[in-house]
Amino acid sequence: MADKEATSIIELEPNNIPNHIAIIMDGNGRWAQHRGLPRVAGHKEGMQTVKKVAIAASDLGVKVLTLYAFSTENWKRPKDEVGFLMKLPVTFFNTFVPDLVKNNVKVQVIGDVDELPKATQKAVMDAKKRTEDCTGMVLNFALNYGSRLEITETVKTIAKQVSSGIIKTDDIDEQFISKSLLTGFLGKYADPDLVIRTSGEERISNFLLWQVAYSEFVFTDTLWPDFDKNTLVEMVHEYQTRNRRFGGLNKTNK
Ligand code: V0D
Repeated sequence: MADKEATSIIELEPNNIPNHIAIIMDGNGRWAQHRGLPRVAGHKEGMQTVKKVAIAASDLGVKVLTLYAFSTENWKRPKDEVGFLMKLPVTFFNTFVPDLVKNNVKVQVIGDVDELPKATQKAVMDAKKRTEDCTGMVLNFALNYGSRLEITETVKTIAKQVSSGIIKTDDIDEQFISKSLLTGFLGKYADPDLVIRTSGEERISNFLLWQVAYSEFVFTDTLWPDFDKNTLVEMVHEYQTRNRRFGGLNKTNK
């Protein structure tokens, strides 16, 4: 309770809320180990946090919340743990989608969904379908995602467009590349303004490498299952104290 009072005095500037926040949700396994629970208990609790933080971000006026849920590297984890993780989108769909619809939140996914188990693919498709008419915040899950693979596939697609004569080499500029990446559908919100990583780790781990060129990075020791609205407000407050220059002297990229 003392904690809540301490953080509730933070006042955010309503006209400087990051449009796009991206979060590396780290520390689920450690959260469970601290409690003598199996790692999967941490993933399950982490999923509850996803719902709370999504609604909190939507309430703040965030336009896009991208969550790094499963990287292309995560297949190296024990088979049981991967199997459990693959069921989470199913649980998520069954328990959270009505709440997201109530909050006008639209689910999107970036990453190689085709490689996931069929039931997981169906849950992801259902979550997208059920929320497709929502016009509020986009809740964007990075699922079986790796940024170097994303860039590699994008380069191949563009190379084919050149060799088939659809575009000329000189048509390729930064904007064209941005539009061609998996985040292209996010339009002017494709690049995160703020990247958060929980659990005390300070690395980017193959997440949105192109898109974070001008992002602010804020780190917290809080483990993902312990992350809540107050933590989010603290992180956004830290963001608001920074002076973004985009390599120049102006404060906007408009
Ligand atoms: C575990 C903490 C939601 C970090 C969050 C398959 C890792 C809970 C989803 C989800 C995971 C993804 C797509 C979708 C609906 C829900 C999710 C995974 C892991 C990996 F359309 N949470 N979540 N997916 N965790």
